[in-house]
Amino acid sequence: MPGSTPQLHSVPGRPPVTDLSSQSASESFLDDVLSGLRHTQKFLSSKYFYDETGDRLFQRIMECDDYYLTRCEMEIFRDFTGDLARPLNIHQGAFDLIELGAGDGTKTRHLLEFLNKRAADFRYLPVDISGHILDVLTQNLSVTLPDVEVYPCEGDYFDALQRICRISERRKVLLFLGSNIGNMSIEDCSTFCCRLASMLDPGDLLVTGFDLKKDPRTVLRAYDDSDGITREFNLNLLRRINEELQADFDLSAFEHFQTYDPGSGACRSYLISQQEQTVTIAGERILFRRHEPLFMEVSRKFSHSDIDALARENGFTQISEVCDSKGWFMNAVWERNP
Ligand code: AVI
Repeated sequence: MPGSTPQLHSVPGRPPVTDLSSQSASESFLDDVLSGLRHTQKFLSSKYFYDETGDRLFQRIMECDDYYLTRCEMEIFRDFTGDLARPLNIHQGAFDLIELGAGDGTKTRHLLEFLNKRAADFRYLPVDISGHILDVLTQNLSVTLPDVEVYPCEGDYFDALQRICRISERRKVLLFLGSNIGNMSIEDCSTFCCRLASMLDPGDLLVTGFDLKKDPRTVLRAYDDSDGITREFNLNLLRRINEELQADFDLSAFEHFQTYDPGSGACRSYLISQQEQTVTIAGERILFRRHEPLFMEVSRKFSHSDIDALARENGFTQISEVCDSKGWFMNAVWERNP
């Protein structure tokens, strides 16, 4: 960063990953996979969906007709940018705009443009576990918004946020968009919000994207799309495990199955074993019974009161909310309590 603040990351290239850190990343991938598959109700962590192919498939999901979430949040960022930015108090001193799980940043670009046009004094720090997608984002912004200071931070949200908090005394506005919060269990979601609150200062802001409860058929279609991209997205994790962890999943022996419970708002995806089969992963044999489900991901949907309660129970106060014109998606702005 220009001035006295140390750089968080070199731009545009990232420092080379050392052998040690790449080894521990693949070790924890293996540990997580095996511990999920040894469980009575087998599961895999959806955070591993996003290798290079997974990133590409997720891009296709976001573009497909049935997956409305991205378009709804895009509408908020494109058409209601002023409403979104109002509670950010953009002229009350320099601030860091930190985006957790930035992805390709297409929505955020509208907000960045808005802030840049109004000469807001801010830096943009996109955080993502995928170095690949951060490279794409940084390259794009260097062309489309060259005046905006961008400091990509690859890695786990909390590690990155801790690094940022250590070197920045600026007011913080955190973005956590795209309904990523919906991919956590209820308990993890509370722990996550509470942990964010503990790292922020009173008055700092958190802008979160929530997919709202709606016609259950609309929700279900978004995760069981007619083009079969979500199916491929799920199967890609098995392919990734085969490639990276010396496993032998037969992808044709698993079928994608989606459920939605309109009461709890939990939309869950599974891969169902089509036959009794044994899969070997790094030398360990895992038995799947015929029709046994492998739980892949939850995408939770929220009511307005669920969201308000989540803020109140975890150290925040909701100060603003902006919804798309259909009322399907909400960006809530929460302020960290004193
Ligand atoms: C990243 N996340 C918010 C997506 C969602 O809607 O839960 C992931 C996804 N999974 C299948 N389709 C999209």
